Amino acid sequence: MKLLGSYTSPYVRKISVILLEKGIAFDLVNASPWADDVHVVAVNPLGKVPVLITSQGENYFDSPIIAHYLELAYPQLALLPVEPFEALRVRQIEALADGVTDAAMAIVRECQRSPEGQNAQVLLRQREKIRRGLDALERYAGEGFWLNTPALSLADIAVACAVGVINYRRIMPNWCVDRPVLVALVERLFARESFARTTPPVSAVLYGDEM
Ligand SMILES: N[C@@H](CCC(=O)N[C@@H](CS)C(=O)NCC(=O)O)C(=O)O
Repeated sequence: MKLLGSYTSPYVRKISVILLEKGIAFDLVNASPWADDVHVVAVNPLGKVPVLITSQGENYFDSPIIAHYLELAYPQLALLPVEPFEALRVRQIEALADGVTDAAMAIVRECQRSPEGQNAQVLLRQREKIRRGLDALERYAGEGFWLNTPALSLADIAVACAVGVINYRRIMPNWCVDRPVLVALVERLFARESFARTTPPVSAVLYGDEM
């Protein structure tokens, strides 16, 4: 099993955490989607990471699809409820968290332009998505339905990866104000070995390294 990408990508981190938590052996193949990396386009026409290459040679991309594959192929440790509509609710929280990640990455890309080239409207619109998204996640975490419970879920992992990239890229330093449940949840998750082992390298900063 190979995983293409690097831990500077929050989506790659999400899949790596799932693999570690399920106890699935894998090789992380360092690949950048921005460096004309033939590895990436050969296995994903969209040229994005993560891509999972199974031992049978199948390719899966887009982190929700990879997560789905891993849940089907490796049911233990279960990260989703068995009941399909309950599982759908958890996937909805995953999509919300991934959307917060998307907005954070859009801010990173916008800030890579020269200051004159940056679009203030784009930055504001993406920040608002993060603000509303985190508010909704705070409420979900308070409800404790397959998020913020003693058992780890796909929703927990996606949420912690979203908050992880906001911290790492220093996108919204005060996000934790008035979101105590989310703060406690991610602190607990970041202490897990799977998150510790997938921490992005300290050398990458807000507008610096590749994603
Ligand atoms: N929805 C995708 C997003 C993946 C994604 O955008 N990855 C970034 C790296 S953080 C990428 O490969 N970007 C290259 C590009 O957009 O061309 C997922 O969840 O896997």
